[in-house]
Amino acid sequence: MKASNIRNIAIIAHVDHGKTTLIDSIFKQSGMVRENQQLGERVMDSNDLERERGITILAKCTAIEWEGTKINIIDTPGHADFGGEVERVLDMADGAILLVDAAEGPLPQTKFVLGKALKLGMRPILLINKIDRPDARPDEVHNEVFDLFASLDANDEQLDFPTLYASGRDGWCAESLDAPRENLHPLLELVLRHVPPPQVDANGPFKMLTTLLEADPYLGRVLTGKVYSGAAKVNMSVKSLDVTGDHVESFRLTKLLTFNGIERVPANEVIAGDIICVAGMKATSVADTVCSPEVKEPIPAHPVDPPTMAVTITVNDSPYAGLEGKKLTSTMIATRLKAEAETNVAIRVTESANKDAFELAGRGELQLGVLIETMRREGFELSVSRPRVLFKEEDGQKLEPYEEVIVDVDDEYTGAVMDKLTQRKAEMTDMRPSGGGKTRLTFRAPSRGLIGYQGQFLTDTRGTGLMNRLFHSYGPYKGDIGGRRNGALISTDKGPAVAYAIFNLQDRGVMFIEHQTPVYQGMIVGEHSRENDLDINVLKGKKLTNIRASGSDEAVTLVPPRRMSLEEMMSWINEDELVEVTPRSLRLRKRHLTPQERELAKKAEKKKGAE
Ligand SMILES: Nc1nc2c(ncn2[C@@H]2O[C@H](COP(=O)(O)OP(=O)(O)OP(=O)(O)O)[C@@H](O)[C@H]2O)c(=O)[nH]1
Ligand SMILES: [Mg+2]
Repeated sequence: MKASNIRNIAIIAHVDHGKTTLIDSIFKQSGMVRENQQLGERVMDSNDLERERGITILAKCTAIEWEGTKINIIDTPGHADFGGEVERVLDMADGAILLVDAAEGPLPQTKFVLGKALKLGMRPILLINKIDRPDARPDEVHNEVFDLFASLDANDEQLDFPTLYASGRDGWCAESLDAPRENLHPLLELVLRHVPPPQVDANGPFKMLTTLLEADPYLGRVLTGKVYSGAAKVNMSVKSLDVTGDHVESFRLTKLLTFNGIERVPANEVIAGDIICVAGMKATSVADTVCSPEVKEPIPAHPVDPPTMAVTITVNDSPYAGLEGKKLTSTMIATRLKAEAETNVAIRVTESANKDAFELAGRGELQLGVLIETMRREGFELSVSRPRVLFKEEDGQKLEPYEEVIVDVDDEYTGAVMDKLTQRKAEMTDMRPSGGGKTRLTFRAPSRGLIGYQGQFLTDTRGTGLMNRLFHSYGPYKGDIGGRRNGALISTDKGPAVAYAIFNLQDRGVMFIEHQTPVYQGMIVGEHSRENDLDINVLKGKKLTNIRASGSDEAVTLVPPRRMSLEEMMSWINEDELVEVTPRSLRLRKRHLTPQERELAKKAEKKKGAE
């Protein structure tokens, strides 16, 4: 095989526009799946959290063969929190397929990933996807994408992008809307014609830029990346250089792998232009160059955007600590977080002076939430603070992160959304009808003001609104932002909650617990309908003097409790509150559990403010 017989493409898009599903169909049609092999849905989304949440979290590679050419395909995550990953993996690709939902049109992440691809000089292929949707509006979407290319300063060659119309799920694409809808061959043929083969030096010394890192149970550290020059054989001696050119380590390539369909296969030799995996190193990480010993200069790698948001993680010290988890100590938490920071370049971990608290910084609530959720499944117990944005100081000016927010709502709710976002110091930059009685509003908003807004947004739009957010830039600090949620309902006692007590208290607000939920003093059991916190006793049942009373006790009708995801909980809490994360439970609590401690803390806070 030669580099001219290889194509490396990344599939990029906004979240949910159908990247992973398209790859399923490509698999089926490229002969990579054996006749009798059962192919599930979204095969590339292989980890548990990806399958449960229905989103791609980690970029992954796969390869197919088409008319004698090997096409390496990189599936990328569409959610904005994982944008750093997309930016890096584009280094492996020589071309990109930009997917845009035929109904939704370009959304914030479309703009972000397209901007990155154009900057790298790629000439993306546009695939207007989900044409089967009854609300598809392909012609309009095509125009919107053209405008987007233009606004991102695409050059003439890039503006002249080829377009395909497709339903990835149904497995077809076509060059025009009235062409026959048969299969995905037009896409594969276009990739061969339009995407250049990797521009590499086949005869130079071996050089590979590492892009993805994973820990394999058998192979140890495995790095995936593109070979930029030369070839390598198993057992060859190599070294690695970091971005600045410093020597990281010298080692032997104990294993080489290439991609083949859903699988990775061992190879004796790898060549320039291919995307491969190597093993054998101990310290080499993402963005390092693995190369022959004589190489002096590393391959330039793209710096990843710095974190904009952080939470503080501490040990779980609630009365229920240790009941579910096995990994409780700050030493264990520290080891795990540091290991994560090593493989996950978008995350940064810092330890407090006395080593009992950790700042976990990343790109957004979802990215932080995914790590916390993963740790919880590994048996950890943790306390998590409210996320806060990371400020920057430039020329003596305080700066904070801003996001672009695109909201699609039924016309009747535009007023409510504009009111609330303005209160949170957002500025509207665009407003236009988006068809079917809906309006698309675009804002620029300080990230700080958006924390915890999702719940409000869903309430204000009766659950029908769609909101998309993307980091925009750092800008001047916007001053105080109000918009505090209502107070908390706090349990005064420890034990299982009683239906009868909840029943009597449910007009005080929205409950988060139900009959028999174990609670403790200082645990938050609901949201008060007023602004202040309220201590309530959810254990005080009717005296259970006889069986009948107990039976009727359970028969009282309760309003169903509000259930929140980890990320929702994280942004619901205030500074003086925590999310208690254990393997089987998620609880909300006051940082200080007794009213006396809370009073003292409040006084101390006031005193600090007055000084
Ligand atoms: N109607 C329709 N739905 C589709 C099509 N392709 C995918 N979907 C649906 O869109 C949703 C998202 O599909 P995915 O393939 O996970 O999208 P993705 O772009 O990989 O999403 P992320 O990786 O999270 O960014 C799923 O519910 C799919 O069933 C299509 O061609 N038509
Ligand atoms: Mg996906």
